[in-house]
Amino acid sequence: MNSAFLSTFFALLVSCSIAFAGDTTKAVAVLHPTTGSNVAGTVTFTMASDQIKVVADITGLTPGKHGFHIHEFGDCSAPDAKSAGGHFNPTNHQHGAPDAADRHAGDLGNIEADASGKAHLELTDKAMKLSGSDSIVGHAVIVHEKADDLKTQPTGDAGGRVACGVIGIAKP
Ligand SMILES: [Cu+2]
Repeated sequence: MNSAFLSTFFALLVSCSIAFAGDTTKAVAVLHPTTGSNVAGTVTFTMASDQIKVVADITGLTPGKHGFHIHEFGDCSAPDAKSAGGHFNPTNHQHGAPDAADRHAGDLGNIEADASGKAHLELTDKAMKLSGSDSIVGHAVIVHEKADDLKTQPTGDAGGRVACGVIGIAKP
Protein backbone atom coordinates (compact mmCIF):
# COMPACT_ATOMS: atom_id res chain seq x y z
CA MET A 1 0.00 0.00 0.00
CA ASN A 2 1.39 3.41 -0.92
CA SER A 3 1.18 6.42 1.38
CA ALA A 4 -1.23 8.35 -0.88
CA PHE A 5 -3.73 5.49 -0.65
CA LEU A 6 -3.31 5.29 3.11
CA SER A 7 -3.82 9.00 3.70
CA THR A 8 -6.96 8.96 1.53
CA PHE A 9 -8.20 5.96 3.48
CA PHE A 10 -7.68 7.68 6.85
CA ALA A 11 -9.22 10.93 5.58
CA LEU A 12 -12.33 8.94 4.64
CA LEU A 13 -12.40 7.23 8.03
CA VAL A 14 -12.23 10.58 9.83
CA SER A 15 -15.01 12.10 7.72
CA CYS A 16 -17.22 9.06 8.36
CA SER A 17 -16.81 9.29 12.11
CA ILE A 18 -17.60 13.02 12.01
CA ALA A 19 -20.74 12.36 9.97
CA PHE A 20 -22.03 9.81 12.49
CA ALA A 21 -20.89 11.52 15.68
CA GLY A 22 -24.00 13.71 15.95
CA ASP A 23 -26.57 11.01 15.29
CA THR A 24 -29.24 10.54 17.93
CA THR A 25 -29.13 7.12 19.59
CA LYS A 26 -31.99 7.50 22.07
CA ALA A 27 -35.26 9.42 22.11
CA VAL A 28 -38.13 9.67 24.59
CA ALA A 29 -41.78 10.76 24.63
CA VAL A 30 -43.64 11.51 27.85
CA LEU A 31 -47.34 10.98 27.19
CA HIS A 32 -49.92 13.27 28.76
CA PRO A 33 -53.68 12.72 28.87
CA THR A 34 -56.00 14.58 26.50
CA THR A 35 -59.09 16.25 27.98
CA GLY A 36 -61.30 13.70 29.74
CA SER A 37 -58.60 11.01 29.70
CA ASN A 38 -56.34 9.63 32.44
CA VAL A 39 -53.88 7.96 30.09
CA ALA A 40 -50.22 8.74 30.73
CA GLY A 41 -46.86 7.06 30.25
CA THR A 42 -43.40 6.98 28.74
CA VAL A 43 -42.08 5.64 25.46
CA THR A 44 -38.37 5.24 24.72
CA PHE A 45 -36.73 4.65 21.33
CA THR A 46 -33.20 3.25 21.41
CA MET A 47 -30.89 2.43 18.49
CA ALA A 48 -29.82 -1.23 18.43
CA SER A 49 -27.61 -1.81 15.36
CA ASP A 50 -29.90 -1.12 12.36
CA GLN A 51 -33.15 -1.25 14.34
CA ILE A 52 -34.98 0.87 16.88
CA LYS A 53 -36.08 -0.75 20.13
CA VAL A 54 -39.35 0.71 21.40
CA VAL A 55 -40.34 0.31 25.06
CA ALA A 56 -43.65 1.75 26.24
CA ASP A 57 -45.26 1.81 29.68
CA ILE A 58 -48.70 3.34 29.76
CA THR A 59 -51.37 3.57 32.48
CA GLY A 60 -54.99 4.70 32.76
CA LEU A 61 -56.24 2.80 29.70
CA THR A 62 -59.46 0.86 29.25
CA PRO A 63 -58.61 -2.87 29.07
CA GLY A 64 -57.83 -4.16 25.56
CA LYS A 65 -56.10 -2.88 22.45
CA HIS A 66 -55.39 0.73 21.61
CA GLY A 67 -53.91 2.17 18.42
CA PHE A 68 -50.34 3.34 18.98
CA HIS A 69 -48.73 5.56 16.38
CA ILE A 70 -46.28 8.31 15.64
CA HIS A 71 -48.12 11.31 14.26
CA GLU A 72 -46.82 14.02 11.94
CA PHE A 73 -46.61 17.07 14.21
CA GLY A 74 -44.91 17.36 17.58
CA ASP A 75 -47.84 19.43 18.79
CA CYS A 76 -50.02 18.14 21.64
CA SER A 77 -51.51 21.57 22.38
CA ALA A 78 -55.11 20.88 21.30
CA PRO A 79 -57.34 19.42 24.08
CA ASP A 80 -58.09 16.42 21.79
CA ALA A 81 -54.48 16.26 20.43
CA LYS A 82 -55.76 16.71 16.85
CA SER A 83 -52.96 19.29 16.54
CA ALA A 84 -50.57 16.34 16.10
CA GLY A 85 -52.03 15.76 12.61
CA GLY A 86 -52.26 12.39 10.87
CA HIS A 87 -49.85 9.45 10.98
CA PHE A 88 -46.17 10.24 10.37
CA ASN A 89 -45.72 9.04 6.80
CA PRO A 90 -42.59 10.55 5.23
CA THR A 91 -42.34 7.87 2.53
CA ASN A 92 -45.98 8.07 1.34
CA HIS A 93 -47.15 4.58 2.15
CA GLN A 94 -50.58 3.15 2.98
CA HIS A 95 -51.57 2.54 6.60
CA GLY A 96 -50.74 -0.98 7.81
CA ALA A 97 -49.50 -3.28 10.52
CA PRO A 98 -45.98 -2.71 11.93
CA ASP A 99 -44.72 -5.86 10.17
CA ALA A 100 -46.33 -5.01 6.80
CA ALA A 101 -44.18 -3.90 3.86
CA ASP A 102 -46.68 -1.14 3.08
CA ARG A 103 -47.06 0.93 6.24
CA HIS A 104 -46.53 4.43 7.52
CA ALA A 105 -43.22 4.89 9.33
CA GLY A 106 -45.38 5.84 12.32
CA ASP A 107 -47.50 2.67 12.28
CA LEU A 108 -46.67 0.87 15.52
CA GLY A 109 -49.90 -1.15 15.69
CA ASN A 110 -51.57 -1.54 19.07
CA ILE A 111 -50.72 -1.62 22.72
CA GLU A 112 -52.82 -3.90 24.91
CA ALA A 113 -53.87 -2.92 28.40
CA ASP A 114 -54.56 -5.46 31.14
CA ALA A 115 -57.58 -5.40 33.47
CA SER A 116 -55.90 -2.69 35.57
CA GLY A 117 -55.45 -0.43 32.54
CA LYS A 118 -51.69 -0.87 32.30
CA ALA A 119 -49.86 -1.65 29.08
CA HIS A 120 -46.25 -2.63 28.53
CA LEU A 121 -44.93 -2.98 25.01
CA GLU A 122 -41.51 -3.87 23.62
CA LEU A 123 -40.83 -4.12 19.93
CA THR A 124 -38.02 -3.60 17.46
CA ASP A 125 -38.64 -1.72 14.27
CA LYS A 126 -36.70 -1.13 11.06
CA ALA A 127 -38.91 1.53 9.45
CA MET A 128 -38.32 4.29 12.01
CA LYS A 129 -35.23 6.50 12.10
CA LEU A 130 -33.78 8.63 14.89
CA SER A 131 -31.62 10.78 12.58
CA GLY A 132 -31.83 12.36 9.15
CA SER A 133 -34.75 13.98 7.34
CA ASP A 134 -37.17 11.12 8.15
CA SER A 135 -36.30 11.12 11.85
CA ILE A 136 -39.17 10.59 14.30
CA VAL A 137 -37.63 13.16 16.70
CA GLY A 138 -39.85 16.25 16.91
CA HIS A 139 -42.99 14.31 15.97
CA ALA A 140 -45.55 12.92 18.47
CA VAL A 141 -46.66 9.59 19.94
CA ILE A 142 -50.45 9.18 20.09
CA VAL A 143 -52.43 6.53 21.96
CA HIS A 144 -55.97 6.01 20.70
CA GLU A 145 -59.30 5.29 22.31
CA LYS A 146 -59.90 2.14 20.21
CA ALA A 147 -57.92 -0.64 18.54
CA ASP A 148 -56.17 -0.03 15.23
CA ASP A 149 -57.69 -2.55 12.79
CA LEU A 150 -54.41 -2.32 10.81
CA LYS A 151 -56.29 -1.90 7.51
CA THR A 152 -58.75 1.04 7.41
CA GLN A 153 -57.17 3.94 5.45
CA PRO A 154 -55.56 6.13 6.56
CA THR A 155 -56.23 5.86 10.31
CA GLY A 156 -56.86 2.21 11.24
CA ASP A 157 -60.26 3.39 12.60
CA ALA A 158 -58.70 3.80 16.04
CA GLY A 159 -61.02 6.63 17.14
CA GLY A 160 -60.14 9.55 19.39
CA ARG A 161 -56.81 10.34 21.00
CA VAL A 162 -56.37 9.60 24.71
CA ALA A 163 -52.72 10.58 25.18
CA CYS A 164 -50.06 12.58 23.33
CA GLY A 165 -46.35 13.15 23.83
CA VAL A 166 -43.67 14.88 21.77
CA ILE A 167 -40.58 12.81 20.90
CA GLY A 168 -37.39 14.48 22.07
CA ILE A 169 -33.69 13.62 22.08
CA ALA A 170 -32.75 11.66 25.22
CA LYS A 171 -29.42 11.26 27.02
CA PRO A 172 -27.82 8.13 25.50
CU1 LIG B 1 -52.75 7.46 15.55
